[in-house]
Amino acid sequence: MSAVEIPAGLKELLQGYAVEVLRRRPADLVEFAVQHFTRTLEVQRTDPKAKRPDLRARPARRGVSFEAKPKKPNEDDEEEEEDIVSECCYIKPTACKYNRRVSVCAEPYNPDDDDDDDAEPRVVHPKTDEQRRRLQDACRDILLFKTLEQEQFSEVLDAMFEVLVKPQEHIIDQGDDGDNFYVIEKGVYDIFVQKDGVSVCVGKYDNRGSFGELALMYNTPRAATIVAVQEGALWGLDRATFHRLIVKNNAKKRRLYEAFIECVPLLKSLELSERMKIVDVLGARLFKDGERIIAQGEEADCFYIVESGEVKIMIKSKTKAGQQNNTEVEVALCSRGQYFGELALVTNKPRAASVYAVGETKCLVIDIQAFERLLGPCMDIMKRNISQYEDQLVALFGSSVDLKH
Ligand code: 1OR
Ligand code: 1OR
Repeated sequence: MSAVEIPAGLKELLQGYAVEVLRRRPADLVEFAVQHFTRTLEVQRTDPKAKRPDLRARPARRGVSFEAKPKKPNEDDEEEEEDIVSECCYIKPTACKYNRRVSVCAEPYNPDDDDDDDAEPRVVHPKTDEQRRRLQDACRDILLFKTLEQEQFSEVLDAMFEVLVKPQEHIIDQGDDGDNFYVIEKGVYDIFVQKDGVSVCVGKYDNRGSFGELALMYNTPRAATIVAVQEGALWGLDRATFHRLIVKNNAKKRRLYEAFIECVPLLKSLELSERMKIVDVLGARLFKDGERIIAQGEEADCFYIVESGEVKIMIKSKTKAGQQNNTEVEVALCSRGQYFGELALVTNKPRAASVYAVGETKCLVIDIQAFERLLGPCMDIMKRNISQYEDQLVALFGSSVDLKH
């Protein structure tokens, strides 16, 4: 069979037109095509670069641009990316429905199999300085971003778009295909999961955190419904960019942390696949010598495993009258492979102690939702250790306590 030769630049020209149609939804497609390609021609005439056969036509001003970088002989494939610059920076999740996949495959997704991601266009949603500052604040503690290189992180920020939500709005519905990942800028969001046909509220996000990663990571239907309790603001990241940057980075994370996670005593009772799911969602945080990681009395949202260095656990002592004294007493030291910060998550109480880095310390961090979802099988071990804290507490302060309830 003789191969049909596709003229250079044809695919990009048609793609550019298609993206513009989806963005602007013109009433008359033919008339819009004439306008679009006239603009493209104008740009070609005024931009000498655009005339080179290997460079893609660039629509004028408010258009979407496809610009191929001329490839150097040794250039890494990962750098062979195209830029989509879209000036539409407010896309409600529902507006992106045409992006949704129609079928869902429940097979575990292997990012290493998927080299096509490198050819995905780069998405950029322009932002004002004020928007970018708010976005950076919202993303500062997002665990999934914590192991990204600086360059990947800024690509993520470029691709994110603002989503304003109203009370009772469903951001995600359980069972749907996954379109976007969301970072919370503000607002309270309830998490509902179907149990025996009934929707049960199993938790909430309170003005921080992120959700919607599971369907994108594992190619599965949405595992929960997320509903805004009040007016709120989110930052969305599209599925393709999430794959290209976060899922690819997870393959690296697995290689990096697999051996270590295998040796964490607490996680021994889990299946290998369950331990890898922990690796997928964990973040890594570095602490300086003496830095406080947890403050006694604060609300809790994370669980920690020491990867290197040490941490000391300090408790505010009590006076003879049983009142809290501000002097802290060291009660334990945790080193590589040990965990802390589980107590408040298990008991739903404020942090029972303060925790400080001893020397430069690196901890792996898991958020409360992942902790509840993935560490259920380790609960017995944790509860046994909590009973030991209770014994120690009695020995130290002479009063009987029940930390578990
Ligand atoms: P997703 O893409 O599946 C729904 O879309 C999101 O809800 C999901 O990603 C998580 O980011 C988030 N079980 C499953 N998903 C959860 C849960 C959860 N909590 C938040 N999400 N559980 C609740 C743990 C507090 C376990 C319920 C049995
Ligand atoms: P958290 O979420 O309450 C502080 O945040 C963490 O310090 C706590 O979880 C435990 O993981 C960790 N008593 C209370 N918390 C302890 C203790 C402890 N040791 C470690 N943590 N005791 C020490 C027992 C050896 C009893 C103190 C008298």
